[in-house]
Amino acid sequence: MLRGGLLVVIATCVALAAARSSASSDDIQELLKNIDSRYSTDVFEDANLDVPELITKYRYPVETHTVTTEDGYILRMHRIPHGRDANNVPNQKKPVVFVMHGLLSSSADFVIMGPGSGLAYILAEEGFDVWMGNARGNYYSRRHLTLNPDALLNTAFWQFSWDEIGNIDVPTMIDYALEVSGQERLHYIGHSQGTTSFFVMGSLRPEYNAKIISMHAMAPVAYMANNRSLFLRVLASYGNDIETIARLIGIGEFMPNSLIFTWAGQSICRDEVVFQPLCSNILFLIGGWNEDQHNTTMMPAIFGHTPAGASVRQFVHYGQGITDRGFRRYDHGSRRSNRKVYGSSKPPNYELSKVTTPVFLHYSDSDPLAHVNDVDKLFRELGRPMGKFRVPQRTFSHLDFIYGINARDLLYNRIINLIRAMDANAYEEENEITEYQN
Ligand SMILES: *[C@@H]1O[C@H](CO)[C@@H](O)[C@H](O)[C@H]1NC(C)=O
Ligand SMILES: CC(=O)N[C@H]1CO[C@H](CO)[C@@H](O)[C@@H]1O
Repeated sequence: MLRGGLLVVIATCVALAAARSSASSDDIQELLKNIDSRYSTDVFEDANLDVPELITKYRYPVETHTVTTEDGYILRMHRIPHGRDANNVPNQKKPVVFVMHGLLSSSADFVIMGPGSGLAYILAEEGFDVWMGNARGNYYSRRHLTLNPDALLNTAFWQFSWDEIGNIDVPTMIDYALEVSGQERLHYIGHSQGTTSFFVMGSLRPEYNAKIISMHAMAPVAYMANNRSLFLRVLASYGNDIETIARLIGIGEFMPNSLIFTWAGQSICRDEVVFQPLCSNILFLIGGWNEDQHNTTMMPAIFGHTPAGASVRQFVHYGQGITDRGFRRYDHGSRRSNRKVYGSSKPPNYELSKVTTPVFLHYSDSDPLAHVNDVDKLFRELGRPMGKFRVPQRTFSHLDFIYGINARDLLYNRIINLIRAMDANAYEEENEITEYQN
């Protein structure tokens, strides 16, 4: 019996080997066509590749850049300088688009869904020089000149929220991208916390507004007075306790072990496993998803890259915004420590009127983290609000802005058109100024 089984195995191996050795150039062409396809060719492989490997796999050019902030964090950026099928001539100067991920995410967000749906690939094909940032503390930016993210009982590395990400990381990365690309200004696309950190930058470092031709906020988050997310409501209620307890026991990182998610993604979230709905529900709890836009087959790949790491304080800072219904700097807890940092017993508001970059908001009816009323309030207070666009699908939700099956048709194409229009305008303005100076 055993011997028979062995024989079958051997026979199969021989047959496979024969098939492999007889691969004709037709087969290779077929294989290449597969790799060119719109979708992931292997979700398990994609779960285990890092961003540069993933981009290389799909035959796009990729560069990794490292920049150190003034307070010692070492950040990694990923760049797709040109397209693969279109706009694929190297070393041409192109308009720069800087893309910034949300909470617990990374640059992987913009490539994970594959060439047909990943925002970074789409932008590269449309003729843009694409730069993807990574905030301090995530998988790609978990390094510091002197502080150790893994230090036991010492959370010094993790003493930051999205205040520091917007005040320091985003401007540092923008300056770097401008310098390397030789451009003076760029376009910015942010998702969720990637929009929050932009508004932080625009208000605390207003000189940066002039470096941005246009800003596109997908699922914009500033005010959270109308939160509908159960996850965030719980967080708001216990946020400050969570941070106190976490600090006491020496934890500064939120959900440190992403290996668990990678494992879960590949074992219980894959197709044909009865637990798959559970995984969808975890995504729903955190950010909302909807059946129309959710490709469950992709979950192993998503959980291979997300969560990518964040500090406890990033959550607590959002929790504070839910509780006090404002958009203000991180509350250090006591009057004394606030006075030491801000010179006032309460943390100051972010002044949205100082955000003078032309801003476009892209939002949806069913986003539990960016309620329509909060988006409206943000729009009214911005220094130069240009347009407010509701995604034309009622059920479109927070994570669909990056993982949604039809995100391109419902959202990205519009953003690209707006960027093109603003870019043309920017040069006109420049010409006018030149003429005026002459
Ligand atoms: C979902 O993802 C899989 C794997 O990438 C792909 O083959 C499939 O076409 C996708 N489905 C939709 C509806 O986009
Ligand atoms: C609209 C809504 O659900 N608002 C809630 C947001 O969270 C705070 C804090 O838990 C609640 O008090 C609000 O009712």
